[in-house]
Amino acid sequence: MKLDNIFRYSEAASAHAKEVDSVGSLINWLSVVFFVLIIGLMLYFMIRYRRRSENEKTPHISHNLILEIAWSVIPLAIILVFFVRGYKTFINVMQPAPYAQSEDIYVTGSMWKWDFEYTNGGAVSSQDSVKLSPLKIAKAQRKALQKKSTPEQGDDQKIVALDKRITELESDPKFNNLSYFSKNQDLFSKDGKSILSPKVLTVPINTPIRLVVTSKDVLHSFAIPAMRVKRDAVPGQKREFMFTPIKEGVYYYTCNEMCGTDHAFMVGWMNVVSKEEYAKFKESIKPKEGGTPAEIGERLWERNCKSCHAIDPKAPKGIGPNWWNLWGSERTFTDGTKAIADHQYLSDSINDPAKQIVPGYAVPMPAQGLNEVQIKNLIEFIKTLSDKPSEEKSEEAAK
Ligand code: HEC
Ligand SMILES: [Cu+2]
Repeated sequence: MKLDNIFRYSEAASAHAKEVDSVGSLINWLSVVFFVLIIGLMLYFMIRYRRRSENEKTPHISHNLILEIAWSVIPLAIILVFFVRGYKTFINVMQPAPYAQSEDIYVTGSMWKWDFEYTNGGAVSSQDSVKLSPLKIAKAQRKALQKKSTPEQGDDQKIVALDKRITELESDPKFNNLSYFSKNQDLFSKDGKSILSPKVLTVPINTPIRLVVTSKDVLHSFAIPAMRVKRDAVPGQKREFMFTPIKEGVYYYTCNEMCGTDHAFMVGWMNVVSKEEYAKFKESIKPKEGGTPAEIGERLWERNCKSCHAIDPKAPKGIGPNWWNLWGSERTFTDGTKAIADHQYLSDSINDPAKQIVPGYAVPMPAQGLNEVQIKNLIEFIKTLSDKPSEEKSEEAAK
């Protein structure tokens, strides 16, 4: 048995997972050492220096300089080791891969589900990958009604109706044994291998996956334990983080922030599949009409932005900056601050252009007041305006 298995880490399925685990093990093992040392010494001293008779006097000791220095310096050194190891790992994990090489997925939390949107406009939801047990749901609803601080008219009848349903479901062994979570994994996996499904969050193996996480209502937190990633979903913010899956399989994700009654149901499954299978999956979820987000974004640009923003690298300087090679580049603003042109920056500069102003333009940009979907489509369009070929494109070109 490997010693680290004592700590029962979940399966390590991303490129950085082993590194995270090794920091975890370092801290865990040191905790074990100190636990044994401190408790051991305490027990030993209790027996060795116990009071032996009624008139035994305790010697008066005021301090011991060497001991005091030792117990300050040694823990400090240990904590510095934690810091250096942790910091190195953190930087490694947070280091984004170049935009052109990553597969971007928009993750939106809301009470109580996760929605995932792909760059081609296809979408899946956590609710499709877990069939919640109707019995568990009925019980949760009943509990919520009972706990309501200001009961409303009709609540009593609802509780009676739910009670009836609960009794019915409980007498049916099919539902009584259905756990809302694990059973459903069978629907799209067999012997730990994933079955390709157009309804399950699916990512390609050995590819940097960039998740852009946000929330529609309260704080949520998106976590995939096997990938060793977790990021808070904050309304109004677009947080990016990455992982590279290195093992095909089926892994669960959860909400890691207590966000309300049905927080526990914000779970689902993610498939890691080969790149070929992923291409099939992405094709299968592609919207049939209306075009991809980038195409819709282009039409929006023609209507609303073209008069000020050129997209051709050779275009003369316009009223606003050229969008060619904007995506992922470093921007410097009139106040000297800098930012990378990522999802957060582009969203801000469209709806709140006064926040960060690119120098050298006479007219300020009017705030656009676009909705989230329009902004996403525009960003997907801006991503295509680049001479850094994405893997997908260069693969196509190679054919
Ligand atoms: C009236 C002209 C005008 C229109 C219309 C306009 N913009 Fe702008 N935009 C500007 C100017 C001027 C700037 C540079 C000053 C600044 O940063 O606010 C700018 C900056 C930007 C930036 C930051 C660019 C960079 O180089 O960092 C983005 C992104 C942007 N606009 C998006 C849009 C989108 C999307 C639309 C259409 C929905 C749009 N703009 C419509 C004038 C315009
Ligand atoms: Cu949540």
